[in-house]
Amino acid sequence: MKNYYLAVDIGASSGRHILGTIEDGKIKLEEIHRFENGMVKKDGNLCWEFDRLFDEIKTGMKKCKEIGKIPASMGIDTWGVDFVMLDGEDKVIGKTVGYRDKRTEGIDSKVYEVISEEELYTRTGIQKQLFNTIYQLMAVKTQNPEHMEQAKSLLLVPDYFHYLLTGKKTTEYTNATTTQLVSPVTKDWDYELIEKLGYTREMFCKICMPKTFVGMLSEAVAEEVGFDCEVVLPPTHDTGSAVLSVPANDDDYLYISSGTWSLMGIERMEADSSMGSRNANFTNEGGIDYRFRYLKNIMGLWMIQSVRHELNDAYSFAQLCEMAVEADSFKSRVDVNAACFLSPDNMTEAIKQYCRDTDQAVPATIGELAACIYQSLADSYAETVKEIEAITGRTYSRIHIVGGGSNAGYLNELTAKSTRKFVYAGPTEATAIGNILAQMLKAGEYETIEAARQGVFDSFPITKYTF
Ligand code: LFR
Repeated sequence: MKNYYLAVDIGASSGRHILGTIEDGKIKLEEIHRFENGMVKKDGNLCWEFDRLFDEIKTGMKKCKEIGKIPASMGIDTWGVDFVMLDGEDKVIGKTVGYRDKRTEGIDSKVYEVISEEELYTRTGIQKQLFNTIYQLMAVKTQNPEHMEQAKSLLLVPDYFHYLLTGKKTTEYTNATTTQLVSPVTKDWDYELIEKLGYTREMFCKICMPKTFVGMLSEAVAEEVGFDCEVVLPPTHDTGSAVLSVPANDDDYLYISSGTWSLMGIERMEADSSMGSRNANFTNEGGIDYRFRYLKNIMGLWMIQSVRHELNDAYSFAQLCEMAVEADSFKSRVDVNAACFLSPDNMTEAIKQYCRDTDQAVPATIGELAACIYQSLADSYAETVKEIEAITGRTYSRIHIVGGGSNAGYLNELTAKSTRKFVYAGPTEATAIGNILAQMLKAGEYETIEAARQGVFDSFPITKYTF
């Protein structure tokens, strides 16, 4: 009998339910449900719609029941850093503010009154991003101190959904590291840091590793969706799941998990919290089995996604790529990681303004705009390769691009050219696959991570690009 494993993978722009099973030695996926996601403005703040998302989670589960494919287990992964705080009655406190909200602007200085930026990096190994949970909590403490006082538990987004499914509160390790409050040495909450910052110690739940059994569905949820199943922790940080599914078992490669963000890096067994790493803004996020994801956030497809929205979604990404090819000779470049692109009111305008400010030609057509974005992104990849090679003192011969963005053939070509590396693109559903792999490892379908990654290599098309 086949066992089905359900991944609910929710990214910043869309979510999906994917059932995975093993058939003739290969991983087979079936998409069951897909839904939109995005932050919406609520009284001036950019917020997530967690109630709606939880309804979508259950809708997808009901669809599994309808087609008679009941998962043996399920797990949820989402983007990192965001959280809810629950009061003594387990009600969400305040608004469900998302990481692109501006509430953390200027808040970093409050954190540095308590701990210097250097020491913070040495202690956590996590890159500075103004949206990290550490800064968001300081924003709560400063702007809504009563919320911090009321809080009895803090749950990261996937942990919150797991709680709604099972009634059990957990904190999954890979995502916990994105808070910038976990020690890469003890792999536990840095309680000293938490107390120094004045955050309520009691609200932090015990950290659990991927493959941990959370619980069965609560009676109410089981009744509503029509079945019961185990909830098992994947790497709940989407990037952690994506990295687990990179189809390679040597160490001669870099990966890019390509979606709303591009996360580019390598897997390592030890964290590197040196000043060299800090200066290049590399992070040491936790991975499955205490591996480290040594990587950097690059603005990713967010810029082209935003431009596309501003054009009322009139063009597909493929059409935007075609227009970019036609405008290939357009020369202006932007620093994709500049703060002005994180959450601009209008991305198109922000790009034009950047070009004006840097005395470059201002993109006048959609094609020029798209060419500028894709080429700037590829340039940023090339720069990141150089940084990693300098830091690790070695070279790498290829780049594995996984995730939805690995579909962008034009960007893959540009990446191969700009980095002068072979590019291997695929699988596209990397995050869901990694989520499923963790469940399969727990169930004993694979003995080792190496066997699971070989399974990915054997099961999905991977396209090679040369330079
Ligand atoms: C990608 C991602 C990144 C994280 C960003 C914000 O979806 O999870 O890894 O830095 O979103 O959480």
